[in-house]
Amino acid sequence: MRYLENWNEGWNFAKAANLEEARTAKWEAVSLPHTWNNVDGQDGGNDYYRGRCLYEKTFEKPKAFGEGKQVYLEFQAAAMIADVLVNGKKLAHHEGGYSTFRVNLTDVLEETNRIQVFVDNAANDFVYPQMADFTFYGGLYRDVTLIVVPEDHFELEKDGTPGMKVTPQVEEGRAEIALEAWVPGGRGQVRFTVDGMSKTAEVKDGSAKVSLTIENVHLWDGVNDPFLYTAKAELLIGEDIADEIVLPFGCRTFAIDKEKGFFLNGKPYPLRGVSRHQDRVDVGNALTEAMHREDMAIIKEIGANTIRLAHYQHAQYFYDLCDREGMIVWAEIPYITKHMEKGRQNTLDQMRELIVQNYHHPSIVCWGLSNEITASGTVTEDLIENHRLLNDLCHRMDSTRLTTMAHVFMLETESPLIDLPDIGSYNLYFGWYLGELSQNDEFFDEFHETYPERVIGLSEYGADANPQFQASEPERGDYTESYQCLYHEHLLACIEARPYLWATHVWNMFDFAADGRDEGGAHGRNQKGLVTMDRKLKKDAFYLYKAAWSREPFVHLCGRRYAERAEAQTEIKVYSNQPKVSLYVDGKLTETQEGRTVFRFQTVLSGEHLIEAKAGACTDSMRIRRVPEPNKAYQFLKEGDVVNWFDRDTYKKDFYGIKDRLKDLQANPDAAKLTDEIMAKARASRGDVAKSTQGNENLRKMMGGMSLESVLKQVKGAVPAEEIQELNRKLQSIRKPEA
Ligand code: GCB
Repeated sequence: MRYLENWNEGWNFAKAANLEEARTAKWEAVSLPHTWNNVDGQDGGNDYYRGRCLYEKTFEKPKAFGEGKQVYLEFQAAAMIADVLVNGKKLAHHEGGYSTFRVNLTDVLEETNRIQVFVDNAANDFVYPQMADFTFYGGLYRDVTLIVVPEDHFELEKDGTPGMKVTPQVEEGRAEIALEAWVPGGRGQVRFTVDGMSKTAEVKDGSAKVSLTIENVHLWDGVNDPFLYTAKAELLIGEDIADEIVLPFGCRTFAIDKEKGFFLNGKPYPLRGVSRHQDRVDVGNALTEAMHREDMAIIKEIGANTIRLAHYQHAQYFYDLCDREGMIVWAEIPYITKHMEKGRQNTLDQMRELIVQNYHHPSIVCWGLSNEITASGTVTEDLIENHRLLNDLCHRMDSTRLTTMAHVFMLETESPLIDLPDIGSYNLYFGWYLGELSQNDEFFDEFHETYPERVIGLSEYGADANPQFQASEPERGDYTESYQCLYHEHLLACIEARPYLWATHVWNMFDFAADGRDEGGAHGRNQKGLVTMDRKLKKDAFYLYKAAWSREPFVHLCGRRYAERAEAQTEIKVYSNQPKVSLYVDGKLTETQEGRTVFRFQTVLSGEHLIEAKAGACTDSMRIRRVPEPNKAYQFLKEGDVVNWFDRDTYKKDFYGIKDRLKDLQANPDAAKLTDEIMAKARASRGDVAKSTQGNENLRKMMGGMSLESVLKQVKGAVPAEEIQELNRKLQSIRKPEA
């Protein structure tokens, strides 16, 4: 039988790129999971250590070793490129930092041995990811396990396979379970057992296959009833059981209707949830199982029923949790932002491993081919061909799931990429990076009307929020917790009004490290999370979704961190999934409202007040107080920022100005001329602006819906502030037509 031993302890680590450097390097004792970027990968500046490092360990020949035994090491991940040497002999090379691979050590083992694993996260042009909005941690950041098996054993090497494939096919209350297991030696029989039923098959040409039927099948029914079966495969050599594998699986059907969205087991099951990056504060990506469980508990608390596991293969343990908790999962490879001509093979390798290693998970319903792959650069024939190959690979390997892609907002809806995968999805950030909130609604309405045959989803949307920042009049780009709420209130309504969206995923459940970022009062961090990167603080917007999705009764007062307020009358906002909320100020009932999700109360402030919200048996309370001046600490101000391009007090709404939308400005010949001039200037000084605004009809149309101010903020630096002020002055002298 199989012998397993956790190998996380007893490693030495050095930043040594080769054996020569290793001799003089500074060594440090470490245990796994380990990354060398847990600190520098989250501190901003994009100067975290990306290079080749070395892990070493000495070990005795395993006790379980004996006649004919095979000794393997399983690496659940090595980021990003690994070379494994034992006793000086190179045994394996693996490219891709997120998938499992196993190495056979048997032939080189001596009594005492030394293993050396070079792990490399340096930049290159053939392994993904190379350009993206997250830190590319290096390290042996998941478990390493020693596996000793008899000479006859199930396949361990090919693409990190679990050794068995389980394909349930559900029809009319029964499930046909196709089971296949691989045996490299090619001899013996395999006994498959599911739900108390067993069937045995001869190993032929390295594999054994049977099919079993479960009558009155107990379905895996998402978060309502995530029931799992197990499939066992035993390799029989005569009377002996040489090897055994067990895999959980679930029986379910799903379908997607272009009008009605997602169906699970024949019933409507709108997919509403979040995306997850795997890292956290000070730990980087080197997570413990307890941390994975905590993430899942928070995702369950919000009431999500789907997770986009972005932008790469996550830990096997987490996919298992998704199965157990009934989450519907979008799984993907890190083919992201920038297509690399030399990266084709790597995309295919990473996709093969993703599918082989995760095929049995009922939670997974689709394979994501790429994310915003056209964001930097043009759509070349090579890029399209790469996607065609990936798409065909997925279909060949798995006929039970769909392929998808996450498109960047400016990808033309006419692009050949749109119809390439089975179903599509856009990442939209109107109302955050650019444009107005209503453009999200307009985008989908137009898309759905123009292409009623296409299945479309919202794979990303979000707004950064630093909980330190608060505002009574939140604005796009202010990084306040308050604006994040407004943004998500709009998007939640947008989504609820469009049931055809096959899945929607908030970007992101948790703040995450993006060492290239430095903004919003934080270094190296993307703050679009609904929860902070240490998992300790749930931002107010978290409770908006909890109110919309979770059935566990609760009431939440927003603005707890907006404790000092300068306004005489203030809004108290409450999120709750209860139908009735009462507000108490200083112990006195002031108002009761009936409604759904968001409840807004107006309160006069004088001095300090105890605010309480009650909804059924649920209560929440906070203290706020009136202060003479707005608290500066609540405001994000970056040095050198052009905050005011116009004087708010003298801005005339009856006249044109930079707050008008491009398409409205175009309606007046004089305003259009001034606008065209400044846009031409922006294009001339910034090549990227030129590229992204010319010849892209989709983008041009969308920009029409943006205010000139938004567009100019977007291309910050392209035109000097004085010129923008001057332009605004001129526009403010052109009267608008009467409404
Ligand atoms: C995106 C990317 C994601 C980024 C996100 C953002 O579209 O897919 O990786 O983190 O935008 O926050 O800008």
